[in-house]
Amino acid sequence: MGSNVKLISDTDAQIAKTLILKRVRIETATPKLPSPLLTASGTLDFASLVLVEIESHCGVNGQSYLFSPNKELLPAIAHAVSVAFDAVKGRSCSPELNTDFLLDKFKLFGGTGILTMAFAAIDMATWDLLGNALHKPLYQLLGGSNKDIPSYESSGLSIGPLSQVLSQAQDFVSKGNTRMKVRLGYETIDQELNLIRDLKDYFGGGIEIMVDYNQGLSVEQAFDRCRALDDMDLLWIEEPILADMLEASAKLTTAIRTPIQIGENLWSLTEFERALNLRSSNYLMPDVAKIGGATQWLRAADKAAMKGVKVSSHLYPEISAHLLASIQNAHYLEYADWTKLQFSGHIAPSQNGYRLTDAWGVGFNEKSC
Ligand code: SMN
Ligand code: MG
Repeated sequence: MGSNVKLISDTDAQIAKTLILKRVRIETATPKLPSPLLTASGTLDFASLVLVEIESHCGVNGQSYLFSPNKELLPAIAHAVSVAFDAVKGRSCSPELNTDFLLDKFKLFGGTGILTMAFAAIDMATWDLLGNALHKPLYQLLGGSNKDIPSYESSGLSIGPLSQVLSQAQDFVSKGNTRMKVRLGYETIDQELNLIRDLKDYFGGGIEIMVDYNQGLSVEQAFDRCRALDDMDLLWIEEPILADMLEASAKLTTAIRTPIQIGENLWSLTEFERALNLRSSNYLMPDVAKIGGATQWLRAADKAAMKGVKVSSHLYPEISAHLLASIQNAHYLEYADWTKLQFSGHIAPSQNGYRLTDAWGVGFNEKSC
């Protein structure tokens, strides 16, 4: 296991070794979404969250959370976090070492799924803890310098009537956020073409759109629909087919002019590399929880950089903004507002950008330090 990528300075790594992980607090929360999100693969009514706080022996804390589309799974996810923490309790606050340790220790069970997300929760909370201990924002700890991250709005634009999509788009545009993701998976391609045309016409071409099929199409449908969308000047077409059909996705990527985007359902660095090597998409957007944490996300981004592939984030805007600020091949931050009531330090984008502050760590809570 492990990786050659060096994420922090030797001095910071030495200090990390002196911080010992002592206790974890795990809670769940299910804030209701202002309006349900309808996707091609199901409806989301709640932002179901597992909230994690890790305390070090000297009293410095670090936070993270995991998002689950299914609230019924929260107890299982919370339990997995508790099991993963027990394995690293008493070790130092070295996210990279602990992530490799956990991947190795649970090899017999096997990674991916809830367990990988649990590792991610430990990894993300310990990065936050380290930033809090070193009095540095995470992006600075990671050697980043860019505070302004280009973003797109993803808080809504559900599958639904044009009037609803239009009114959400108007709301985004009123804050200067003219880049946005529209969920597709309507019954007919004509409905989809009309929707995008109507949206563009309404704003006089002043908006940029990417679309997300949430794995809703068969391969045959995907070729038909993506070809039909090819003249719509879209920023990308996301997850048209099942996420693990990487070979078919590579064929689609070759056949379609519009960039294909995948990555939120790649569950390991190996899977991510497979997608890269097969050229399964033009862009990649790993999910910081599903890929196994901030450490694994940054390692994945580095692999993508070596192939000249741009990387966006998936959900988790708070920590993802720091990660994008720390890499050379950053594309867009996906912004969904589902955790805005949860954390006082939560930042909403404006003018198509998300501006990081100087708060320590991830900055979940304003003046938390
Ligand atoms: C998505 C994923 C998970 C829950 C809701 C929406 C979507 C996205 O695929 O990319 O935002
Ligand atoms: Mg998506």
